[in-house]
Amino acid sequence: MKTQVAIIGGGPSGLLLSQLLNQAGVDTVLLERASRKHVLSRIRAGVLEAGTVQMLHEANVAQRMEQEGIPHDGVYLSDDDLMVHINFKELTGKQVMIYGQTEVTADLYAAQDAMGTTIVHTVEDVVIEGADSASPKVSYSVGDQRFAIDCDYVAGCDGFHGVSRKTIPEKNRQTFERVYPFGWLGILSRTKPAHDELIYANSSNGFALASMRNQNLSRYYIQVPLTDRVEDWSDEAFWTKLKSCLPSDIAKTMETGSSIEKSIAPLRSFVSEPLRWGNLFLVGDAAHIVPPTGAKGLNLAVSDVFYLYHGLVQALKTGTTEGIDCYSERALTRIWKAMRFSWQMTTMLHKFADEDNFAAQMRTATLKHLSQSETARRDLAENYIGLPF
Ligand code: RFL
Ligand code: PHB
Repeated sequence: MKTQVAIIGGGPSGLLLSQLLNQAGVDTVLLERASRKHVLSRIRAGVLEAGTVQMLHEANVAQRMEQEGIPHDGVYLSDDDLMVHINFKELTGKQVMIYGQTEVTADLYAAQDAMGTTIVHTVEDVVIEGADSASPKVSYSVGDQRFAIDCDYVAGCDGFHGVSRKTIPEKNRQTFERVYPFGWLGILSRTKPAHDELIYANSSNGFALASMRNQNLSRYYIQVPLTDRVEDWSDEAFWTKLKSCLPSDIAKTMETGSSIEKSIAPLRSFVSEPLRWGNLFLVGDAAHIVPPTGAKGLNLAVSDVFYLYHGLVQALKTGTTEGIDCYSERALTRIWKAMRFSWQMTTMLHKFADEDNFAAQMRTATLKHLSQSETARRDLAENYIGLPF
């Protein structure tokens, strides 16, 4: 088989890149390890930046999002009973969109089907060869059969545990990492959201987040030690802990019910530099991970796709390599700013197990400052709605 761009991974990065490239007349083959059903059962991000919304429009996959997504003008940060409203609309003129990653992925698969692009599911043992040459090759198995693709470029969109990053020799990459000593236990429940906007809660009982997918589907998270397992948490224990972290008037009135999904995600910050080795490019979670506190992971994957898509189209249509030559540097400049914001939000809102009594005072002082300073709120709003790309 021969193609112009071999895309490894059919999460949001790989699917969006495939969609945009095929729309521009570039031939691709996308290889995904999991079944489509499995990819579409993963509950992940819920907040789309304005730039992400615009990219989904450019990719012609925004129709359902515009009907079913919920534009939000702001978020709340709380500190026990103090509620600080960050009004994005007033502070930046922009909004974010509440629309699940699961739905974005479903819309992208539907659009790819309609366009007739090549997507191969349940592939195993993907091997990238000759990435540092002019004619890379990607081989893989489906069942007992082995296949190979000759291509011009390889896009590594295969997430944190994929093969793409590991294909780059260790001496050609540098990694930066911070692992946080806690995770998020998240549940999905068919209940009315606790509030009309998201609440990021700092409290003496730890961090919690009240989020949503629609008017009858809520998504909640609480901070848990890394040693906890999902089985340790009954729904009842979850709701009790959640309520102890949220402002008391919200906790008193919120609707609870049985969970329809429950999972734990560890929190880490991670960057692997550079994003290019020869004709292999890393995109999204394959190259970087942010803790979910800033809602940046999916949105960063989309800005990586933006830079790479333009670079690849330019290279394949005109032979000019300026866009792909600058891809790593352009994407990393934005990535590091989102890293900083996600780390800052995580530090401002979580209780660390071994912290001294000074740390809790710093969190409260930061939240009080936000409640009193429009300048501080504008800075947070600018970062949350997404820096330009
Ligand atoms: P993905 O989604 O991990 O997709 C990678 C795909 O590659 C496949 N794969 C392979 N395929 C072929 N061969 C191999 N060897 C392969 N190895 C892996 C995998 O099966 C998979 O389908 O990476 P991608 O596309 O870069 O997308 C990144 C986003 O998924 C991620 O950043 C976000 O979900 C992070 N995130 C959030 N981001 C936001 O922008 N806003 C949020 O509100 C937000 N909330 C979250 C989140 C992530 C969470 N978890 C579970 C980590 C909340 C949570 C709880
Ligand atoms: C979510 O709704 O899943 C969500 C929202 C905001 C975050 C992280 C996750 O910061």
